[in-house]
Amino acid sequence: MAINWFPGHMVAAQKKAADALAEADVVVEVLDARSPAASVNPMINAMRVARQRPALKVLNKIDLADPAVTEAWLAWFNAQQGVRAIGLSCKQAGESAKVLPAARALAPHREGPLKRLRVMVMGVPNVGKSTLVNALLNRRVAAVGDEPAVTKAQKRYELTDGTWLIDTPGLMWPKIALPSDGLLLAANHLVGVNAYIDEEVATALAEILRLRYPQALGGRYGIDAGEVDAPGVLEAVAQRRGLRAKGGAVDYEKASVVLLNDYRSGALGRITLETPASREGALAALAAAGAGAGADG
Ligand SMILES: Nc1nc2c(ncn2[C@@H]2O[C@H](COP(=O)(O)OP(=O)(O)OP(=O)(O)O)[C@@H](O)[C@H]2O)c(=O)[nH]1
Ligand SMILES: [Mg+2]
Repeated sequence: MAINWFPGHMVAAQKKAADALAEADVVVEVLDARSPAASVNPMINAMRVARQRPALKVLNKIDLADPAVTEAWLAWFNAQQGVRAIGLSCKQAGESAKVLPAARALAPHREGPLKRLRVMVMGVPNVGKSTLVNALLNRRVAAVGDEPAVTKAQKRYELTDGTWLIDTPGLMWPKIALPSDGLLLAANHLVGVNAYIDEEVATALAEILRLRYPQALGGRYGIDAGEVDAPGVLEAVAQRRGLRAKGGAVDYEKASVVLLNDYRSGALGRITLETPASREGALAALAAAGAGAGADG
């Protein structure tokens, strides 16, 4: 599925972000720990690299993610040049305290009373940027909400020690190279509901759960993952919940919403939708398809 979600206000927000970056020392790039690589916006990366700003990648929402896979992703990001990665949950008191020391360590030239650290918090929509800003300020000043595009304009906040925190609107990019990334962004509710079809996203989610988290399907719905395919998962969810459309047919649409909500709320347990290995596989398949297309054309 091609997910194109690039509302008009983001074009302006992107220009503003590029300007503000000139004044910032470090980019704190907030990612969703359940889809860490899919939630990297390549445009943010390009802007940051052009300005030669270091990045602290924050894998947020680790309370919802598979801990072992989070460890693998942290190692993967930490192997990149100019990048440090940490995992945290803004829902757990005190965890955000790791962020500023780690950001400061990336900009050692900004030590001293006249050189206040300037931190720009960036990322795709709904990953928890404003929640993190509030946690660092220890105040609820930035609006937050479980909807993409809550923050509409860039805003600067000052900590008591003079550190600047710049909260930015979530940024998407015009074309997602890996179609599966679009599905992961949608499953994690990082793009607006108008950009995708629940059933398509839920079917992709069901396939990942079936293969990698069969016990979650067994525990919640009594599904034997070895016995069904992805649409079969939705069918079983519908049966279990008595979701019938007119005429008694299976209501895949409602079952999709149930599965997505159960996953997003954590009711299915701690789940990560991609691993470094699954991502490398998807990229290799894309490259092979591209090479094939090139040879044909
Ligand atoms: N479970 C969990 N939820 C979180 C965490 N951090 C943020 N959230 C939730 O994620 C949702 C989005 O949070 P925001 O802070 O508004 O996200 P944002 O990145 O500022 O979003 P935009 O401004 O729309 O780009 C809210 O419902 C938060 O409560 C976390 O660590 N764990
Ligand atoms: Mg926000």
